[in-house]
Amino acid sequence: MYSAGREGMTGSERECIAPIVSIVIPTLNEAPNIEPLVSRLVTALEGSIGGCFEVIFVDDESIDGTPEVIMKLAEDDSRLRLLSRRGERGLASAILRGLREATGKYAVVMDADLQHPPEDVPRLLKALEEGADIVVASRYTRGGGVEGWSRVRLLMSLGATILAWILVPETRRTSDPMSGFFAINLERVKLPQTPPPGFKLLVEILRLNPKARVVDVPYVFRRRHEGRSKLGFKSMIDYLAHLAIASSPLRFALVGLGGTIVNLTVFRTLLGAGAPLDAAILLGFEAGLLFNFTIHDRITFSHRRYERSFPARLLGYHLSSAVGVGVGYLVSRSLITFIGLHPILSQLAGIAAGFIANYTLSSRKVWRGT
Ligand SMILES: Nc1nc2c(ncn2[C@@H]2O[C@H](COP(=O)(O)OP(=O)(O)OP(=O)(O)O)[C@@H](O)[C@H]2O)c(=O)[nH]1
Ligand SMILES: [Mg+2]
Repeated sequence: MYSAGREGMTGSERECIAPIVSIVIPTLNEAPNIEPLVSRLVTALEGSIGGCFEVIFVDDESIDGTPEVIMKLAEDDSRLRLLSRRGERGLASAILRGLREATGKYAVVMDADLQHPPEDVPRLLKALEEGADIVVASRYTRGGGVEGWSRVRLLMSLGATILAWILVPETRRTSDPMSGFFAINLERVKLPQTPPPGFKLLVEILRLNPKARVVDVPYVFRRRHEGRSKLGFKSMIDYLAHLAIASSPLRFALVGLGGTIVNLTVFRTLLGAGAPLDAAILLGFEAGLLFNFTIHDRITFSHRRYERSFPARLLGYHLSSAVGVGVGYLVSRSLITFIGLHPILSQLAGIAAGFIANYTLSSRKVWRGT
């Protein structure tokens, strides 16, 4: 199934020129898990793709002997590699480092504590072979699940997932954007320049690759084999910070507030200078729009390579804003006229609807890109 360009590429490491697959595993004090992990992983890979793979462990100064266990195993198996980072911490940045060092065409990211069953790796690779760019091992798709979680942990995970879907729309292509178990085609997927805060690299990868083909593969998240969890309160704060920074809709809304201030300032200044009322109103709007446009073009969507030219984006943003106002008007007017809702509430609903329309058009049409 996985040809490496020459005949008979099955079985042992000696037959492999360059790895097809790089498995990236971050470790922090996981010593008792390494041996069973490597043994199960090697069996699963040799039984499916043959011997042509590498396993890259990225360790952040574990003090329980993890690096020593890895080095010992690597003496007998040259496909195992250890990257020891000094003075650096963080799950997402450790994974990113491993992905940068990967020499395979495909990379699989998984935890060291056997919560991500090595036996599921071949199914992820199969989906990549079939044309997917990003394969997410999902707990929340049919056939997936979690083992031994309390209701509170399940609710927190689902809440965090829904928040990702709301704030970072690019994550809606998978049922489990919080997954730490995923595979990517390194030739087709863009990696972040700098790691996001915290531990969810997949969210960042999905955001940076809006056109990538994403496929979910179900799996059951197992109980931790040995050792202790590193997931703590700080990880949650980091996650929220990451979503807030990465959220294009949130940036879009904040810039919109800035544009409103610009609009009002120009409007007042022109009125104060004796300009005609109509001119002050229209120029106020135009100034606000130009302010928004500039920031959206330079910052809000700057992680994309735009498909449209500058004049097309400028005109497009004027149109999408006009559509936003039209939708807002229709919603507000309908709520007042047909439902008799309080005018302020109706107007607020209109603002929300107009925002959604304007954001959707801006994101999908005006600043469309890869
Ligand atoms: N290199 C590195 N690895 C880390 C760091 N934090 C966590 N890890 C590893 O990342 C993986 C996931 O961490 P876990 O603590 O298992 O997080 P979790 O699976 O969400 O939480 P549990 O279900 O409680 O285990 C494990 O292999 C850890 O050893 C870090 O700062 N640096
Ligand atoms: Mg774990």
